[in-house]
Amino acid sequence: MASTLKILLFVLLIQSAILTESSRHSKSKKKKIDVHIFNVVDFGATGDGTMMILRALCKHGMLLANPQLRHQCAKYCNSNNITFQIDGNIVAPSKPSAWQCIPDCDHWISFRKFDGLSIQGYGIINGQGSKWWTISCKDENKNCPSRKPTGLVIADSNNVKINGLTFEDSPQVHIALERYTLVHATKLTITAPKTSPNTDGIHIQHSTNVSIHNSNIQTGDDCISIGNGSKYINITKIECGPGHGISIGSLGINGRTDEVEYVHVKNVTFHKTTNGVKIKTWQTSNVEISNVTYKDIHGTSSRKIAVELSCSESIPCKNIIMKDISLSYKDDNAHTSCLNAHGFKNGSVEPDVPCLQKHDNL
Ligand SMILES: *[C@@H]1O[C@H](CO)[C@@H](O)[C@H](O)[C@H]1NC(C)=O
Ligand SMILES: *[C@@H]1O[C@H](CO)[C@@H](O)[C@H](O)[C@H]1NC(C)=O
Ligand SMILES: *[C@@H]1O[C@H](CO)[C@@H](O)[C@H](O)[C@H]1NC(C)=O
Ligand SMILES: *[C@@H]1O[C@H](CO)[C@@H](O)[C@H](O)[C@H]1NC(C)=O
Ligand SMILES: *[C@@H]1O[C@H](CO)[C@@H](O)[C@H](O)[C@H]1NC(C)=O
Ligand SMILES: *[C@@H]1O[C@H](CO)[C@@H](O)[C@H](O)[C@H]1NC(C)=O
Ligand SMILES: CC(=O)N[C@H]1CO[C@H](CO)[C@@H](O)[C@@H]1O
Repeated sequence: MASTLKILLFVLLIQSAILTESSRHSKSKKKKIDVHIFNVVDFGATGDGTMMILRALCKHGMLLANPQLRHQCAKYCNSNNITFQIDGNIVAPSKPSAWQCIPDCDHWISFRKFDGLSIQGYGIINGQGSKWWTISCKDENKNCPSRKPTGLVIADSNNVKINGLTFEDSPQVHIALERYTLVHATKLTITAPKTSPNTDGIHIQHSTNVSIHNSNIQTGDDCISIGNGSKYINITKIECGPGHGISIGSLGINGRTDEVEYVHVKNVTFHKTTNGVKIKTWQTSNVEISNVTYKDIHGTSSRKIAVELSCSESIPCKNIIMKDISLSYKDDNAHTSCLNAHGFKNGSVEPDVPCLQKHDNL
């Protein structure tokens, strides 16, 4: 097949709204909204997989489109306040060689440098990653790409909304958010087999003020992972698992300075995950972990050690707080492992975490 990427029943509407204030003197302060809509079906997307899709440049932003669409779009698209409505399915080629991105494959779909971007719809974005998962660069395979593509990258942008879409079987991370402020993601479904390697649901890096809500994430790696330079991250109402749980890190590779602050994870249910909430740091580095509160965590652990605090001897973990924890192991008591961690506990903490001091006023 000649096409580099395949479209099936794919409807992409690009909507660019330009808001202009009608008159400074007008009492009603009405806003005129100038909306341009492009429908890829009008540009030959037939759903039979034969349409050639190129990466069209929409000022700074990239989108998938054919040349005529790119031409039309260039007339109107600016990089502000654009809505991508995806109500059909976008399917990647299944053969890694068809991606034509060896040696480097950073991403499949990317959006960059937007101020005001909304990506929404009930469409399915399927990365058909199963062949990628079996490629290993350790096999000395000549065609081994230096990295596997992320499904969707959204980078260097402000005011981004992602709503309603389903992501399936990405070659590696499904959605990466990089260098952002103000992102709101909600009602997403992300699925990949629990055995698929590095298929994190959402990876956040160098981003501030990100909220992710009401989503269902089942993958082979972290449901959500949070990397360096991220702060004010709110994660609520997530069904996570199977997968590795919700993780911060790994931080401090080669002793470098990484910072992650103000992360709130609330109302998350973990189903058959290998971990629940986890902070990962590199062993050799001096990463300081402080002010972490674990509260209202209930359930069963698949391992006997349900609570593990392993901190460095040179920089112990400080001000770790636990309150109202009940975790069991099968029909038995779970255990705790505690190394170089200090802090407080209150309410019922089961299994007990002896390295934390009782405190009556937390
Ligand atoms: C984008 O939308 C926001 C509010 O929705 C508005 O304040 C801003 O002026 C818009 N920007 C442009 C370039 O239209
Ligand atoms: C995170 O939640 C807090 C309240 O819990 C709220 O004040 C803050 O604005 C939220 N931030 C984001 C990015 O949603
Ligand atoms: C990000 O959130 C913090 C804390 O809630 C707030 O002080 C700051 O103004 C927010 N930044 C933006 C760009 O909204
Ligand atoms: C982490 O991010 C900060 C800025 O947010 C940067 O200065 C630092 O170099 C980053 N660390 C690594 C290891 O990339
Ligand atoms: C968490 O769930 C509880 C009970 O369902 C609800 O009362 C609370 O508002 C939720 N909190 C958030 C931050 O969604
Ligand atoms: C941890 O919390 C304490 C007390 O609330 C505060 O003084 C300290 O600055 C915090 N540490 C960090 C790294 O935010
Ligand atoms: C805020 C809170 O729940 N504090 C509790 C800490 O534990 C003591 C007794 O162990 C309770 O009296 C406090 O209410």
